[in-house]
Amino acid sequence: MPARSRGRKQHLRRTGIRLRHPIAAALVVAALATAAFPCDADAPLEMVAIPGGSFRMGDPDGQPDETPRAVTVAPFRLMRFEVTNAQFAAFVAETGHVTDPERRGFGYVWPGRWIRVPGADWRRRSGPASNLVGLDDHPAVQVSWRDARAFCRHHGLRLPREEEWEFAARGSDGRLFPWGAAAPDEGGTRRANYGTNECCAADMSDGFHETAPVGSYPAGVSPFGLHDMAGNVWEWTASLDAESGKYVIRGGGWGNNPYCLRVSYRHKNPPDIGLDMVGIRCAGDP
Ligand SMILES: [Ca+2]
Ligand SMILES: [Ca+2]
Repeated sequence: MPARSRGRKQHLRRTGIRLRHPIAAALVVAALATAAFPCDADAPLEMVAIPGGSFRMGDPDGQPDETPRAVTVAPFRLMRFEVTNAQFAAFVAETGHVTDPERRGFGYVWPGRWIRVPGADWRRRSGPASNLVGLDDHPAVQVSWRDARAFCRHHGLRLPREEEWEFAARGSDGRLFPWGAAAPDEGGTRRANYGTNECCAADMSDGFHETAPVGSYPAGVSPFGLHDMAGNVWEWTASLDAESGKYVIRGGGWGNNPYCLRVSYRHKNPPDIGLDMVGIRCAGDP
């Protein structure tokens, strides 16, 4: 059975649609071939309503591209969690989407510096010898900006603009991290999955060497209850950085030190590369 057809049948099972009559089954499958699926029944994309508001974006003590400015964002929605491997797998099964790393034949892997690894893609995040066993609820990685946009569009969503992302991460009170000003491990409380306290290696004293299941650090939620806005994986935004011609990613990841976990920290990547520390969180209009 072709993978797409198998994916549809699995989706129908999950959604409880029973196909007793072959003609009815053919009609339903034909309809599904032309219509976008709703959210996967087993792994819904939980959206949080962000009320919108005004805040001071940036950090006066940060990098030159974090120069503070007053910003107002309109109400929008943002996923409570990063997109998981289970959710990305359902998307691929339903659409046949081929990611940029699969198409190009390589992805980037971080053992302390970026290495281009042939055969690394979302199913084999570290290279051909790796797999996703036990990682269903971990964030999907090795997805390019274009792959992230396709995933969100499939669900009737979009990528967040970086102003929206930063407001959702910090609210209006000028905090440094989603949870406030405390260091991610202050007082023995773990607030994020990140790397060593000094640049720049993975570290598992927070429980996870690389990615963690999404939502593993409830002490680190943002003012709006969003998980892993700091750490676990970086998140693509819709925003093009005019100077570099690259797309902005936010939030830091499992291989970064706390400086990169700050809500205002910006990094930029080309739109067609996948990395094992960059994932997806979709936004939507109200
Ligand atoms: Ca860690
Ligand atoms: Ca994150």
